[in-house]
Amino acid sequence: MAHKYSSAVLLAALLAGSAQAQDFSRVKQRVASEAGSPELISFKAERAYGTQEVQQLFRDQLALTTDDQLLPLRAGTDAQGFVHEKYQQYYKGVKVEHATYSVHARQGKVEAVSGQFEQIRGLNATPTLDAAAALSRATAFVGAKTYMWQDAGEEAFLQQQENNPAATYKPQGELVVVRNQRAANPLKAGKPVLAWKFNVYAQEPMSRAYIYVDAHSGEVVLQDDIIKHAGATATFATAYSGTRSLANESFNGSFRLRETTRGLGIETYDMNTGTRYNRAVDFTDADNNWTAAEYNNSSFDNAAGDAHFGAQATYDYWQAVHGRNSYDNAGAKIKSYVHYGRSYENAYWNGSVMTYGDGATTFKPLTSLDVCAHEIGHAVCEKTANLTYSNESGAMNEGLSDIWGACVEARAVAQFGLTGKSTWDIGEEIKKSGGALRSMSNPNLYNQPDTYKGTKWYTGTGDNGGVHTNSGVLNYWFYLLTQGGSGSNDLGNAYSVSGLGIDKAAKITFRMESVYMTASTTYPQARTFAIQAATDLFGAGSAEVTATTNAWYAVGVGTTTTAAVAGGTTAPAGVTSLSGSGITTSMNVFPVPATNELTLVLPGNAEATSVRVTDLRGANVQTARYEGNNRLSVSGLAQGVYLVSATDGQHTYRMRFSKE
Ligand SMILES: [Ca+2]
Ligand SMILES: [Ca+2]
Ligand SMILES: [Ca+2]
Ligand SMILES: [Ca+2]
Ligand SMILES: [Zn+2]
Repeated sequence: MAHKYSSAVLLAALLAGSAQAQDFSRVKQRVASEAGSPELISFKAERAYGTQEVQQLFRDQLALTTDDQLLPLRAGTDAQGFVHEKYQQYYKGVKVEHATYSVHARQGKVEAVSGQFEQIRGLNATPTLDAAAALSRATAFVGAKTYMWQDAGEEAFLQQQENNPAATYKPQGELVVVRNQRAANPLKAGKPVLAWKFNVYAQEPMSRAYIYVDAHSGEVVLQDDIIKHAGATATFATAYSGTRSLANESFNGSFRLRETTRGLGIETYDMNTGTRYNRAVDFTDADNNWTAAEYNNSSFDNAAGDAHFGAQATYDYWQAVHGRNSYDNAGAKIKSYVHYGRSYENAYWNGSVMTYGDGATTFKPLTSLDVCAHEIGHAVCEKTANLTYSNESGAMNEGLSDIWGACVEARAVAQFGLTGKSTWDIGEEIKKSGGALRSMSNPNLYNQPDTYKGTKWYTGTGDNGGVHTNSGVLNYWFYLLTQGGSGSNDLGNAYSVSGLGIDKAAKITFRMESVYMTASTTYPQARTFAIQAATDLFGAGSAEVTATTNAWYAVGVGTTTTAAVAGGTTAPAGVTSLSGSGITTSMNVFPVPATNELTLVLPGNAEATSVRVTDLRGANVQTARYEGNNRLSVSGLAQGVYLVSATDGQHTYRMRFSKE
């Protein structure tokens, strides 16, 4: 809104500073915009202009130059006996958009004038670009696939409707002066320019707006929508996530699933069982209350609410937890296409939009929240690590999408109290036979490996080298990193991981994905990158680094500790303590993993007086032999993870180690 200045202050300023011969002696009150342009001028009754003196009034009060004209548009009268006559501004004979001035007169006397008058100086009113060149700039700006004038049927209908065989939707172009309302550059912003004005009616995607193209520079300076929409909030009875409030917008008297409150927007379209995106239409509702009675139908139209909610919840997760503005961190519009094909049993990110089938025998509509977040997770991956979708990198691409599916779902469950969802299952709501697509906490359940190159690890060429199978390893790694857990993996290695909670685990994971991973990253490299990410975020030697390392060890990648090299010697590094209460934990052991001999480092470099080795269940292992001088011979031990307890005569210390 323009700021209004008091008439007294403004009058003084204008009188002091204006070079124009403006006659203020007849003015009762003058209200100007911030830029100094008069918006309302009222006149003293005894000095009022007569209605035959309107052009003189304009010259006196608006500082018209010989380039300026105000020509009458129309007049009307009101019940108070006023005549209101509206004038259109022209500059060098070119219409000035949005610049009209009204004269309010009664009994032949002008009581006030009001309106918008543009003070334009030195504008070149001869276009550099012709209308055709400018139109191509306008259509490039709109970027529609098709326009109404390209559709012979629509053209014929218009001609019939207007009873005019020459009628066309093809924009003709009108030369005008208009303010540049799109320039970010303050030298250009708001300044009047000569422009071509086009009425551009796009068919697909549908929009209609006046597009103004600078007739000298060719840049679009204003888009004035003819078909208008406004932000709204839908109430939507979704298929999987209850009744949710969803940002959307009103449009042409109804409501549709588009919104602009998140990044550049979130839009959800209906493919109506077709497979062509350019045939998709909006889902619409008359009162913005999208009820189950209306949409829980045989077409599964309530799935649209899930896709829209899923995109919004996913956007919100990335913003809240990772400070990321949409999948590209530049606000990219998230478009979802629902009802793809007939009985289509899948969902995918096609490189630019989300696409959801309605399912058939195996699946219900594939728009559950974890699946939505999974698909958008692929978009995140493409904009970050861009992991090649085959073999190990492809498996981690899939795994990361499952991870983001779990994270988004968990956050929304907590935020909205959603029911029927299971964080560590993927697709548990869409399987008709029950169960899920994948289990992150127990990958073997759906024929995925939980150990790198372990049981159910896929080595063939199907599914791009088993990307939906070998993702189980990354999934289980993330599950353990979040929840913690202990057990024995397929390599026979016993593990124990202290869980970090889902947000810390997610931050480590996303740093691994966005900062370190490359298109060809393998599982062992991912371990290195995750440990580096945890080190960046939480510090070397932190519990988070230990948990990250141990979670990788648990899924069969690497060892339990990262041996730090300092001063040419391998320094001891701590591993996760399994100590019970009353036992201090500050013993270190090295090297890890050990092959022949393990060195124990007790607090204060004390010497161990007795040493015992057990397996993780606590059973004594006799094949390890204490040699004295804090050296333990482990050459007779089988490969695996063990616990060593050492006593210095006063305290007992325990530490895990692994034998290679
Ligand atoms: Ca339909
Ligand atoms: Ca309704
Ligand atoms: Ca789930
Ligand atoms: Ca296993
Ligand atoms: Zn996927």
